[in-house]
Amino acid sequence: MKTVYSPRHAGHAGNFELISGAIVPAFEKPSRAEIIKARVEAVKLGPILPPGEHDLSHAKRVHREDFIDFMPTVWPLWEASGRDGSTIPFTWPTRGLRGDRRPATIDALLGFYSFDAGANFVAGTWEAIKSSYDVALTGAKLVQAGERAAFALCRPPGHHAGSAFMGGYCYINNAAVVAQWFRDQGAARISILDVDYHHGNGTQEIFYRRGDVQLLNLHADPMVEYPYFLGHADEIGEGAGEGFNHNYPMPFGTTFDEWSASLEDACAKLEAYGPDVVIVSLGVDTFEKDPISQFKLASADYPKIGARIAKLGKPTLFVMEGGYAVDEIGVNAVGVLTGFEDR
Ligand code: OKP
Ligand code: ZN
Repeated sequence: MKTVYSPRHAGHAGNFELISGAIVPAFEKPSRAEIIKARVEAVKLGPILPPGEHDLSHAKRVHREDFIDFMPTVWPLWEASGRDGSTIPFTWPTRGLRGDRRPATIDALLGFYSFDAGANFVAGTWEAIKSSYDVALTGAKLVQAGERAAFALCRPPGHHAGSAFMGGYCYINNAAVVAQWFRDQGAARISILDVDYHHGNGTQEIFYRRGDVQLLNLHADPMVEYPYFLGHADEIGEGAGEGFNHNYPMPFGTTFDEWSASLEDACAKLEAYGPDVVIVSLGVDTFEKDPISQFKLASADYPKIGARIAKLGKPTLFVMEGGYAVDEIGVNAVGVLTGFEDR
């Protein structure tokens, strides 16, 4: 399997996040991608290719134009306002406030285009976001050209980013961008299988009213886990999208036995749908030693996930999302891919 990777992710570094009442170094850090890449090399998964350059038109197919146009301006606006370090929003247009009126200062704009304080910019963040987008699209092109599967080693991740909001370490929704890209290339139906520990609220928001992109989302119960405000089982899609959104919320402590029962159900729904392409939002924060998550999957379980996905028999693009147990992230993420390849 070919991997697409760019060193430009590394500019997104040294930022902080709010968690459990403290401001701490962000768990989503550059070593994540480096350790995955090293594991791809160690197991000789296949060639590692650099991404091609893509303009932002593909992002604007799933995100609002003003949101995408805002992102490259964030750091220049932040610097122009006399600040350094890292951006962080602190006011959001929640219920009772106006979310339809684009404000005019950088602090307000950050809140306007975010749903939490978890997608911050440092000087190199835009370049990293853009590289992650290019990595995803280059991976999609490999699958479109006939590869059975490809691995887009995206960083930063994307599945929390919605049509006009960032959050949860996510800026551009890479999986959504490539799903739309395959549609624009003529694919009739796409399935996105999101196995990250957290609900892919952004992907769900983007496709909620569409029947041409099926979503299967396995995650921790939003009653008790981030992103809290989406991801329940009764969210089945709306209008033309009704019946094409499937959520599998699971309790803290979920083991592979329990988790794989949800995967099995999701795969049955996927097979019934019959997509032309499968996009896997590949998070490995379901791991038992993940520092911010509460599931109990073991390293030996990840190849089994890959094997089950391979059994679907569809052209498959793996798009990297979360996973914060950095020491084991390579073994776990690449374990899915070697499992897919049956070795
Ligand atoms: C991104 B991905 C709240 C902490 C929330 C955000 C987690 C984002 C995960 N106490 N942290 O889905 O792996
Ligand atoms: Zn996650």
